[in-house]
Parts: sequence; C-alpha cells; structure tokens
Amino acid sequence: MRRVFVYGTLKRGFRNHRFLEAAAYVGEAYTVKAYRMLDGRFPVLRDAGPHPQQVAGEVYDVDDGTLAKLDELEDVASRMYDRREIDVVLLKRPNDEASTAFIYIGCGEYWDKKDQVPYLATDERGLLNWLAPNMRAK
Ligand code: PCA
Repeated sequence: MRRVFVYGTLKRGFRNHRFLEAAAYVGEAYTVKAYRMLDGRFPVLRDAGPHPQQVAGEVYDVDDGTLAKLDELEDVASRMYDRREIDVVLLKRPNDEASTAFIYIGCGEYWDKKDQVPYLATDERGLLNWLAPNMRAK
C-alpha cells in the first residue's frame, strides 16, 4: 500500500474523486511544510514563494494500479506535476498522528511559463483548503 495526500480535485465531492474509488480513506490531514497555491479549475502547489501556508487535504491508501492512474492524471511523465513524499499531520482522535504521504507538486519548468493566479484564502485553521470556483460563496 502507498499513501497519498490530495488537496484538490481528488478530494471527496470533487471532480476527480472517482480515481480514488478503490482507495482506503485514512482521514483529513494537513502538510507540515508551507506552500504557495495556484488557483484555476484545479489547484497547483508550488514550493514556497511569497506567503506560503500549510495545506489541508485528505489522505488515502492506494494500490500500485491506482497510484499509476493518479500519475497519469497529474501528467507526471510530462512534468506538469512531480510526485514527492512529504510529511503530513493526520487529524486523529484522541491525538494527531505524523505520517508521510505522496503529494503532487507543480513543476517550475511548466508553471513558471503560465499565468499564475494565487489561491490565498485560508480556512478558520489558517490552512489553504481549496474549493472549486463553483463551490465558493459569492
Ligand atoms: N489533483 C491533485 C493535485 C491537484 C489536483 O487537482 C490533488 O487533488 O491533490
């Protein structure tokens, strides 16, 4: 089993969640490190630039087949996203737990050439917790 942390369209109730239908949900989590988030139809995390914040998401345990499909979806082969292993904090009762997980991080070579709209809104915990444009309060 491999563990992944998702922060965008792969989350529950979001557009690409079906890719995780065979996965085991572990729980809500947030990243130990702070990142910058780009906004759009899907979010892109970048290594810290201005105003980095920790990121909220969900952790799943997946099999190798699912991980391969996620790599395809996130265009790892053409280096749109890199898959990396990071430290996350799992929100568990009674105590939070440290874990490592794979995450998809945007590649500089790809995203530096694009228009970059930052996603800056943090939730009540001070975390970047991405909502799709159609889910946001007007
Ligand atoms: N899908 C991946 C990365 C960004 C996206 O929309 C995820 O949900 O973590």
